[in-house]
Amino acid sequence: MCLSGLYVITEPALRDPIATAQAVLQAGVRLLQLRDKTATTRELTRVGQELRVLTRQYEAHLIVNDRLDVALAIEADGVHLGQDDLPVALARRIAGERLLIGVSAETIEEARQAEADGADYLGVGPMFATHTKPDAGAPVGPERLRAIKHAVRIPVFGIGGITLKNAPAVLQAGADGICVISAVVGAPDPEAAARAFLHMLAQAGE
Ligand code: 3NM
Repeated sequence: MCLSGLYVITEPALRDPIATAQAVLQAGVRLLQLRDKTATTRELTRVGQELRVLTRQYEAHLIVNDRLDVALAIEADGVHLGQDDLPVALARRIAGERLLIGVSAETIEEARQAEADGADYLGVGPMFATHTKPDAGAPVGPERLRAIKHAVRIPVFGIGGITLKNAPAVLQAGADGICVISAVVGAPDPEAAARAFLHMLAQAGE
């Protein structure tokens, strides 16, 4: 399991999740998160099942945002939990080793706690200002990621406001990978945008 590189997250307000998946999987993305804050459980499950079929075709990993029940139901590879979601230790108890558990962390304390509770990777952000998540806090910047990376052993992804231009600073701070929404999903050609990120990551030695 490769918890590094480019991690693309769906955003239905920008593009249909299935169309997003088709484009980025075709480009070579192997880590995809289904994130939809407005869908009904039924709809989320339906889309998740379609994404499960697609991601299997490409041997890509599928993570479900927030919803452990949906992740288990569609046999996703993992679930991503925020600080206000189901506590990580409880999620681990329910999921056992069936799922990877990713956790959003903004501080060293949250990061260490998540690791101690059984998280497999962290999403640290927002790195930069972002319009995609209106309730995100103020940007913490790559230096926070560097401090968190030193404090834990699990892989760390930078998230929030990441573009082709500022991604190198996140990688230089020690990120194992980067999570993006708008820079890929909101791009006129998401496949080309994903390819550009993958190229940049390859150049950076990821
Ligand atoms: N989580 P974009 S920032 C989903 O800081 C999400 O935890 C964040 O979208 C966090 O790449 C964010 O368009 C939105 O900025 C990322």
